[in-house]
Amino acid sequence: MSELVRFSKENDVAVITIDNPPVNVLGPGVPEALAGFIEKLENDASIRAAVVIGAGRTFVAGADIREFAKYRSGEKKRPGTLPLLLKIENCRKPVVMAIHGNALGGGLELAMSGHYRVAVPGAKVGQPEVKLGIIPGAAGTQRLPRLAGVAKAIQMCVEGAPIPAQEALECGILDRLIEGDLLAGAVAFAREVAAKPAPKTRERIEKLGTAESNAPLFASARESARKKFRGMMAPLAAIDSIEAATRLPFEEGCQAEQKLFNECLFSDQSKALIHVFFGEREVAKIPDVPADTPLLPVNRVAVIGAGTMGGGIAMVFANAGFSVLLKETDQAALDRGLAAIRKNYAGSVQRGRFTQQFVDERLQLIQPVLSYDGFAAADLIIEAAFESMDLKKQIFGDLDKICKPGAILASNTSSLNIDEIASATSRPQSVIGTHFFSPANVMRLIEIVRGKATGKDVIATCMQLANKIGKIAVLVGNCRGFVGNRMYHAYNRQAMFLVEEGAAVEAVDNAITAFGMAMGPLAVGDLAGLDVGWRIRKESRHLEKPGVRQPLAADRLCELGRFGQKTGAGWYKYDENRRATPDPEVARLIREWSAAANIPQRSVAPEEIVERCIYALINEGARILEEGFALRPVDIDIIFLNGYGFPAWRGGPMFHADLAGLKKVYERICEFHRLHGELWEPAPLLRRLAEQGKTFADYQALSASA
Ligand code: T1G
Repeated sequence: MSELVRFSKENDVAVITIDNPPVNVLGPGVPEALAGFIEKLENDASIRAAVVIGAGRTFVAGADIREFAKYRSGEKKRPGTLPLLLKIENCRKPVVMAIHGNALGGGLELAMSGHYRVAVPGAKVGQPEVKLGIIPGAAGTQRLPRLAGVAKAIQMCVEGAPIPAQEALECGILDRLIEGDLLAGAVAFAREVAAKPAPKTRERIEKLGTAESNAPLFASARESARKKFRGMMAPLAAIDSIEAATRLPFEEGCQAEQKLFNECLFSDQSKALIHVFFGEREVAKIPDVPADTPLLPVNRVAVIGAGTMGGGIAMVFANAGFSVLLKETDQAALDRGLAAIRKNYAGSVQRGRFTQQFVDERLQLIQPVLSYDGFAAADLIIEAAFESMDLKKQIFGDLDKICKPGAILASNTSSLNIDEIASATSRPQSVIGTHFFSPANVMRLIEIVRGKATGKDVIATCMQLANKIGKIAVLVGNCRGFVGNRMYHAYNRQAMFLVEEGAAVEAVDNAITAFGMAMGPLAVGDLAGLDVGWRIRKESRHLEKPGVRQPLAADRLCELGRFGQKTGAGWYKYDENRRATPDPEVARLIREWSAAANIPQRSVAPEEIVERCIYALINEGARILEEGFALRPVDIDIIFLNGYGFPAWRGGPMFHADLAGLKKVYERICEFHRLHGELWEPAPLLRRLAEQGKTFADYQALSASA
């Protein structure tokens, strides 16, 4: 096994290389080896200074997140990184940290314990711990304000976003940018400073400000963190820890940080966010599609339909640098589509997300067309036409005749049968679903829908392409509504039933947003248009089991033309700025409709609202897993975090179920089944796991080892 840390000498400068692929985490053995080499260089009179550098593509990406579960379970004691960092900081010979790639979390904390930091211009530094539900745990909240000042430290530790090297240089984290060879530059820099006293970061207090100058900083930081990271504890803990740095001596500040770190580390929020971190990487792994499956070339993309979805999809590919044909059936529709694209881009420029130059270049990449001219050269064609099976089959029949062999024929359908669409072609192996979420240029999720005949190369190509266009792809099976919408349908139906049973519209939405969802289900319905669900219910009425309860009030609202925001009224009424207010008229009407349907009225507690909606998700998710339309519970979680605004700090519906305890969830669902009939039939998998005292995580581990 190659050494995790190597020691070498460039004449009078020691070079310590951390080599723990793939991202040089401070895993077991790394801190110990580092400490040993610091002692070695201190005792070697021929050495005047030292450089610490990462092997491979990056400096140090932080502590080994895989170890955290062991710290929580008591299986392992968290290594004392703090003493190592003090050993480096107390070294009498200057230690220069040489950064390329990323210095994140413990990686930046390691770098800040050095006396100097140099980096290549493309490097990034950050404290992303809040994204894992924790805070820096090795004096990051104590050294960062000393180097970069309080405001920058708050920004970096609360947002968790890394900053580029130039910005890090300007705010005082870095001492120099190295053009060309990093090691050579760092060794030369080390020689420059060898004779100088080695500055200890912990002693640099000039940027810590005063209680008076910091008070407004911390107050506004707390206020914005409570809004932006609603419900999360780590951002606020990070602020508390940085405030401790401004008020306490270094050692006491570190103790305050350790206390806050441990509170976060043992929180359910951190367990959930670490589940998400690894889950976002797990979903890319398809058991029967090997990682080395050959990919198909995708350079030229064509999109059919310039409506909301088609236009958004065209933007996504243009933003990633692809040339995109955008086809409509007539000039007016094409003009409308392009106008919407230009409006979206103008908004991004106004918000500072894109520069005008970037937008102008992107618009050049989008080529509006009224025919299939150019489609023969396309590698990927995404159909985003109206949700009509007949229309889609006609389009795919045309594509089959026009497109070159090996071209990927994808549909953005949100619920229609991919196999039936593929049956309109002679090449079902090339047909796949790429279900983007609206607005496509904003939402991160793509459900990749696998048809019976879809080729593994087509699947692998689409999964990998998602990353290239800044999305996260989850492979799903071809059932009605696929995974996300099928589960969302069960969740939304309960929200509508609760209103019919006596819960106020705003009470349902408030309970669900208090749980952490970005928007309440009824407000979402008004946003998407209640007529969408109404049409689907009318078209699929024949598929529903007779006698099963159907939404009543939603259909009545649509019959009154109350489709939601687009008609100025739906569940809520809307002013000219589309601001929603509860509508007493709707409350009266719902009472009337419910009375006529003999639906008993009662007051409904927020806890029941949350359980009825969220447990409906979980029950449907368990069915989907058992039927094989989702690969793993974590796939369902990643879908709901990235497509439906489920709070990441709860880990997703299936992780949330594990935290709540499947026995409790199952028993509650049995009660709902008794009270509300067969829609609440417990999923067999959920029943089995609950009876065995197991979790969805156990089920995932078992399935992986099968
Ligand atoms: N621990 C364990 N594994 C990690 C890891 C980490 N910190 N970072 C990455 N990996 C794995 C990852 O799961 C994947 O594994 C492989 O490395 C490649 O990663 C003490 C307590 C650095 C920007 O939060 O942001 O330090 O899937 O696919 O796209 O105060 O990895 O191949 O099996 O993401 O090039 C703080 C997390 C930790 C950084 C590279 N640090 N990592 O992105 O590769 S807490 C972080 C990243 C901490 C201190 C506290 C990214 C990356 P596999 P990848 P990438």
